[in-house]
Amino acid sequence: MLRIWGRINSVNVKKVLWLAEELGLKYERIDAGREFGVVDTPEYKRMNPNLLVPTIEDDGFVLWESHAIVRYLAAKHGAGTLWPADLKQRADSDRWMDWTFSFQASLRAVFWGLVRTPPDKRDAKAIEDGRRKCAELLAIPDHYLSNRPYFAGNSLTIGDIPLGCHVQLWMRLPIERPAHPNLQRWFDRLCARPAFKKVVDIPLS
Ligand SMILES: N[C@@H](CCC(=O)N[C@@H](CS)C(=O)NCC(=O)O)C(=O)O
Repeated sequence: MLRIWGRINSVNVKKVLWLAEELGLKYERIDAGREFGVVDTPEYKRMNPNLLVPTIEDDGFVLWESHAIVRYLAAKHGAGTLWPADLKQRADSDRWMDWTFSFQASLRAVFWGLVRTPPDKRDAKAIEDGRRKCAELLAIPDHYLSNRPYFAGNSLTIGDIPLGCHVQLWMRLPIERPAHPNLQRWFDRLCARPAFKKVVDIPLS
């Protein structure tokens, strides 16, 4: 059976869990990272020398890096649906998966500042700079979504998964957000999916 190591509140673990739920895969999840430790044990280090989550083991095959895991599981179980068979559509979904890294860099300061830092230790300027940069960056996917319901066309693909997990954090943070109507409609579509509700749209921690 597929095994997934990682705590449920890790945005990178959520990408893998969401995909596994969408694909209806049977899996065992093992808590690891932050308060759960595990990542610093010799056994884990042998699987993932980065000491980070997520890591998966699938019939003896060990893989880390959330996007590589998402691509591997989608290609194995979701070819033609979540993993587009058409080369250009797949490149489109890959592009949006990887664009998430541009957004993640700015979101990190806001999320960590407001959720994982005690009020007296917060850097208000770094939080506000991050918030402003995120708002600016999100105009790019908002525009792209003006004539398509999902990033790689008419249905959900892996191109929606990483950004969906990061935008969930953005939407649930207690901050001011400019209107991004297309992005909001896309996020509402994600929220209507039972898999997203179950493993991604959980309280921030
Ligand atoms: N590029 C890696 C980054 C993994 C990463 O930074 N994971 C974080 C959680 S989101 C982590 O393991 N943090 C340390 C911990 O939880 O102990 C990936 O996408 O899988």
